Amino acid sequence: KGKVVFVTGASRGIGKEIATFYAQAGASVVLTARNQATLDDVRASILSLAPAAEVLTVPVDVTQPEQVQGAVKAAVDRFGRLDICVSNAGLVYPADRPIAKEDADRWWKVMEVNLRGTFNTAQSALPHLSETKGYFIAIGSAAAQYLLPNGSAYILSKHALNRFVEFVALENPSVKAMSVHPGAVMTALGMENPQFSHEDTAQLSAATVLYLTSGKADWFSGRYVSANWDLGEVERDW
Ligand code: NJP
Repeated sequence: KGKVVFVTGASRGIGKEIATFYAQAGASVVLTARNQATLDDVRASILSLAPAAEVLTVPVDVTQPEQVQGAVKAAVDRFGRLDICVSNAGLVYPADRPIAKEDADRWWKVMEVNLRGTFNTAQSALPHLSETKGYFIAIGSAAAQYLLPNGSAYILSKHALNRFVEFVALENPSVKAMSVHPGAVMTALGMENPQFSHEDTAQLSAATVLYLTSGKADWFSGRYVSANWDLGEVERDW
């Protein structure tokens, strides 16, 4: 309650649920993704569930550092602080290809969004999170732990993201940094990928993120945790 939460990739899927959960829990939320009209829709959806919520929308492409920086500044200008940053924006192609047949630009685009996007988000948010002794949460993937055929770009990006979060924790002792690993989630991204079996809901990931930033789970700093916990409704009341 009363926290300021910045979410990337908040236009749909897991990011939208995360923003909605926080708003329902009494936080002020900053929604970012690339399209203003979509963000406006998400804002309206959040306000229908949590009419008193403070919701700021800022169009951002996470691969563009100045855009991320501008959004973080807008958040701090509006709310005066930043307590929780969730780097959630992510990209996977429905049909990945073997490295030998891959288009290089397409391969690096996944790294750009998933890894560089998280770098850009961390770099802009960390000074503010240090001030508030806040949380930096990156949405990784359970896939980081596997070797799946034709999955090199996505898996490597999420593998690197885990180590990136360890560095964030190492270099910023006052910030609680964690990587959260959803399983196969029923979102646009999840449903497009034939390798996923689509068992989990975006709400499950959102509940996990909310729990991790509730003050009850600080011991995970620098580590990754699975989002496959059955936390239920109870944890939405922090
Ligand atoms: O994906 P989806 P999820 N700049 O496609 C945004 C991870 N994960 O919710 O700009 C800024 O519904 C995009 O916004 P827009 C996954 O790797 C998932 O499933 O409007 N934003 C949208 O809001 C990812 O890190 C599964 O297109 C950009 C959001 O990202 C996170 O969960 C399993 C952007 C994507 O929404 C959320 O994925 C797993 C950019 N350049 C991990 N590019 C799963 N679904 O099964 C994209 O283990 N976005």
